[in-house]
Amino acid sequence: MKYGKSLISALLGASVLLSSAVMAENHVINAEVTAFNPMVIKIAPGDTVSWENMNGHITNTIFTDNGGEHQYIPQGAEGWTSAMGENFQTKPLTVEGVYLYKCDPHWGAGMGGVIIVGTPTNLDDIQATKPKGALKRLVKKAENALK
Ligand SMILES: [Cu+2]
Repeated sequence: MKYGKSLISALLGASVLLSSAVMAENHVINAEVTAFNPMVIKIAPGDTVSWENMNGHITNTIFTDNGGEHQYIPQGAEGWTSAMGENFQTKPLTVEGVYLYKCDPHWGAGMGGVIIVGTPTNLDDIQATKPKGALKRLVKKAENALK
C-alpha cells in the first residue's frame, strides 16, 4: 500500500500547516468593577488580547507615575491606548516580554494588568525603575506569575 502511506504523510503535512496557521490565539480579559480579570495572562508571541465589559474603562500602556510618560513594554514593542468604553483588541503582540497596562479612571483603585508574551525579557528593566504603589503591585503580580 505505497499509495496509502504517501496519502497519510500528505495529510499529516497538511495538518501541521493548518495547526500553525490557527495557533495564534486571542485572549479575553474582562473588566469587573475596578479590576481586570484575569489580572495577569501569559500568551505566546503573535497572540492578541481583547478586553470586554469596558463600559467606563480604558486600557492604556502609557503611565505617568514616574515623572513624564513612560511605557513598561519590551524594547521595540508598540503600546496602546483604547478609547473610553471600547472593547479594544491589540494587534498581534510579537515582541516577547512583559507589558503593563492600566485603566486611567480607576488606576487610583489599582485597576491594571500584566500581559507576559513569551519570555519576560524586560522584567529586570521594569524592576530597575523601582516602581511604587499600584505599579509596584502590578510588577509583584508579574513576578509571582513567573515563579
Ligand atoms: Cu476602569
